[in-house]
Amino acid sequence: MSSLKETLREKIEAHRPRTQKLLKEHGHVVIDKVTIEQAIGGARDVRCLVTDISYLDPMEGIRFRGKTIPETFAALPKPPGCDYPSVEAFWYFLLTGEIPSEQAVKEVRDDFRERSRVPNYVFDTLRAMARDSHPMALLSAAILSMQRESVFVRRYNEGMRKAEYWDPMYEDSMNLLAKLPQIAAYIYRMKYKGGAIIPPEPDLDMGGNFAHMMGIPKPYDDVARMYFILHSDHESGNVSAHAVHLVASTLSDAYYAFSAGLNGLAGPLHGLANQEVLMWIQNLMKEMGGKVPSREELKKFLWDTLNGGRVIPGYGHAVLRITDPRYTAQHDFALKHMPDDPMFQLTNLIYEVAPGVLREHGKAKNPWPNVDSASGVIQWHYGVTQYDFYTVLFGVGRALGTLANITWDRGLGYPLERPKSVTTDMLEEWAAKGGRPMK
Ligand code: HAX
Repeated sequence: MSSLKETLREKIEAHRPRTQKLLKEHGHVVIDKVTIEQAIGGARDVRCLVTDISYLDPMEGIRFRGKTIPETFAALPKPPGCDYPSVEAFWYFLLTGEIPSEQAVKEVRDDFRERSRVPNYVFDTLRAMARDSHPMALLSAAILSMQRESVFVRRYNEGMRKAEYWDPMYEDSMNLLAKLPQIAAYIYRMKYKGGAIIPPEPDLDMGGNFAHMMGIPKPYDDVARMYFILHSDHESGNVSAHAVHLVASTLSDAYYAFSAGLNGLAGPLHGLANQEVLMWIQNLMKEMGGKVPSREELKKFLWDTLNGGRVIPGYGHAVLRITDPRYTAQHDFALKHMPDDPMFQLTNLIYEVAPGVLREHGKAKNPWPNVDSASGVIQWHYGVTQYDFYTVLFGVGRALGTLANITWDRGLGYPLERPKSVTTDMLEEWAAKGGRPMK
């Protein structure tokens, strides 16, 4: 090992007990307005972000513009013969808080269609990347490659007034959203279907067109609508939403900002968990010789995972303290359309057993399933068995919430985000004094 790396390793190991002591013995000590635990621990529960687009209640789950998931599904217009609202209607609702008329939804759809042509260089970029690149790296790079299209940048360079900033942010967001499903489907077909690309069908709504470009028949169009809506927004503090907001706060454009959010979403503690769930479930099935395990066998597998120092993927949440209503919505879909699917049945068994094991384990604050617990199982059922693609689907949905948020950020003139950091020495000094008053 190089002396640089060896010295660094020694420093990290020597420093770790200081951080652990601060957390254990002085975590409750208040510095200015937050505790030492919050300063070290990822700003948990610090109320310092504002959004009116969605709110996450720990005991109730997400509300989009004040409506729960079932209320949102019930209130918004649906394409004929479909069970779920169109993504276009939902986007209108997220941006404005109003339920759009059929005519307003049609106008959004027409507008998306006008903006939907993906520049050829995006496909060239995707094809030029190594074939074993993760689909999230492909998606993020594709978005970034389109940065040159930014209307915000052009108008900013022309000297637009601050009060107008939201307008080109809206234009960039619309342009990006209109192209995103095609880019995602292209990545899928390029990577897993031998490059047999299916051209878009412009008369379909976004969910329908996505299913068409993926090459998957009904009811996958409804899976797409449900999936994009459920994954759209989870208030502002989660990593992908926060990364988009943070980057956009520099007046960086929607392409830079959304690409950054996707990079955060690609982490195993966030959006990548849906891929991890599937891998974990398949390992379990493999160990059981392909059959659904008994409760006892499952319990042992759960404990083996925990004792191996790994997390149970798809369980736990930083804010929620109940079963995630996004899990429930997907469970309801699966119950209607695929009740006999063995992996769905296994998901149900895990739901019965895992919370008890996690409680006994005693670490996770929330032993209940999150959004990622059932989503991969539905994709698998409809033939999307390439689980490293699942986070791309999450990313397409997440565009709706994050782009709505940064459009409003610019509308309200939210400033550059810049929290203050302190050193470990300072924390130890304030801990010894019992705190640091606001100055
Ligand atoms: N299995 C085992 N241990 C878990 C756990 C799980 N599912 N969930 C939490 N814990 C552990 C944590 O690792 C932590 O342990 P340490 O003290 O040793 O670090 C302890 O319990 C306390 O964690 P917490 O406060 O309950 O949870 P966090 O807010 O720190 O983390 C996570 C929230 C979602 C990241 C966490 O529950 C987790 O790792 N879950 C599994 C991965 C997962 O499903 N991620 C997707 C989350 C949904 C999402 O955002 N999707 O995008």
